[in-house]
Amino acid sequence: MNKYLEEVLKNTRQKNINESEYLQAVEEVLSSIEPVISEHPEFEKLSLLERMVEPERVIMFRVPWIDDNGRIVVNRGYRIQFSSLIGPYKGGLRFDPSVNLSIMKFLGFEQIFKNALTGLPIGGAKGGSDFNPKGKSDNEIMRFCQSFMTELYRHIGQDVDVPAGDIGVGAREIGYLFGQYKRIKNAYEGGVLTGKGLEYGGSLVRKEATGYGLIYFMREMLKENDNRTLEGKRVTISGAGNVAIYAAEKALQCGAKVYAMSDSNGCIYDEEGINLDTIKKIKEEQRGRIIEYQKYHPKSKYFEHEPGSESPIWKIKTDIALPCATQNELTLESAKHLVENGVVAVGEGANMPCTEEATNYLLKNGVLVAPAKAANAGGVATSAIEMSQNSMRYYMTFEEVDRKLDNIMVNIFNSCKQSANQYNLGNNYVAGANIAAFSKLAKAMVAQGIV
Ligand code: NDP
Ligand code: 2IT
Repeated sequence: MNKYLEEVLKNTRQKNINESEYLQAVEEVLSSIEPVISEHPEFEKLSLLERMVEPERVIMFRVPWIDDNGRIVVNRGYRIQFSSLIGPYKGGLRFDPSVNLSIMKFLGFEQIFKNALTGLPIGGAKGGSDFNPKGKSDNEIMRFCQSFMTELYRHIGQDVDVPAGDIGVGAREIGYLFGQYKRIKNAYEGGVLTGKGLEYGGSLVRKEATGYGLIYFMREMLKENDNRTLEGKRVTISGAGNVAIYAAEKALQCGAKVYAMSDSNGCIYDEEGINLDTIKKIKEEQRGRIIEYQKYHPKSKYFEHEPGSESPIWKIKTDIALPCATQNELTLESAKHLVENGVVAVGEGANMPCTEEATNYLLKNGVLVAPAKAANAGGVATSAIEMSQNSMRYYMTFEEVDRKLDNIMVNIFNSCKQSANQYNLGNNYVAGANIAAFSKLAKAMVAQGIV
């Protein structure tokens, strides 16, 4: 590896010694931009990489709230304002007990590159809390969101930092957060959050955007490689949340068949093809568990997922695997099962769902990999379209937003392809995405001086 890259990596490891996910994300990017760094010795003099791996600002705060039994509970809140190079800080909020500084920083770091790929003016951020929404009443969720926003509001704004959803944060939570922001500020700043309800400034297609975008990217990637299509393909999708459900919906619309979906407890396999209406009913309406699918479709099979072990879903034979749950869910062991079973393509709907060893194994075995930064960027891109509509005070139709999303995903795929071609990397779109995003950010950083 190039000496400058090695030095930065070594220092980053030393400085962030306990942050394994953050270091994984940094290593993945730095290890693929070597050809660009070698072409630009001036980057070292400008300490460009040192600046890129250090967040502009890290905010951590106490979130006290009262549960339904009158007990005071204290959670920890975070907002990592990683980079404002190309626009206001932008990125989701995650409410999950696993949330810690390392996970927040990895997500914030990835977001900078993802947002750059969209071609829209948005910087990179992430936030959230170790609050566990599972099993909480609506009132508890509301009180938590209000307390969270009572601190967060002073750090955000429609031209400053614009949060949205992620794991554990959907339309319900965004509604409570927005209500509290508006109450504190006494101003209707619609563009301060995205993923809002359609009644009060949300955008059509935002709910569907990440999943739809993933399939648009997959369509382009398959077309580029031997003119393949989604028609008739076997698809397995991990997760049964926002990203997974709408990836399944678009895959079905494109003529593919979805055989398996999952949640953190296990996976459902339905030989007749997953019935998406049943999944929506269980997950969106009832906030239930995926095991309940068997009640409606007794012929389906359920495989339990032991905590900390490989997800059973990757052992199922498939043409296309879409990890849409969480980071590091697809391990080397899973990659080996997928390859054994003849997988053609893997599309990362979640952020960093494949471990580094898994990605390398897939690429080495000729599997097409759609990297998260590029393939799941449709969500944040549509968030930026929501911000535009809020500023214009004008709303687009479903078809208009969907067409823009589709164009953006085509452009993102083309950027990944062009960068991979430029550096003779074949169809390694993982490296292509990193190089395309980094090149843009590097130019912006040079242009803005020492910031
Ligand atoms: P949701 O909360 O809607 O759904 C998450 C799904 O993943 C649930 O089915 C959940 O199961 C499952 N899951 C979560 N944690 C784990 C785990 N540790 N092991 C196994 N399964 C797990 O979140 P989203 O669909 O919004 O997000 C999914 C992924 O996509 C995340 O990586 C997120 O960062 C990424 N993403 C989201 C975007 C968005 O716009 N929402 C945009 C781009 C990326 P359970 O209910 O059992 O916890
Ligand atoms: O990971 C992501 O890109 C998101 N959770 C969406 C962020 C956003 O601001 O819409």
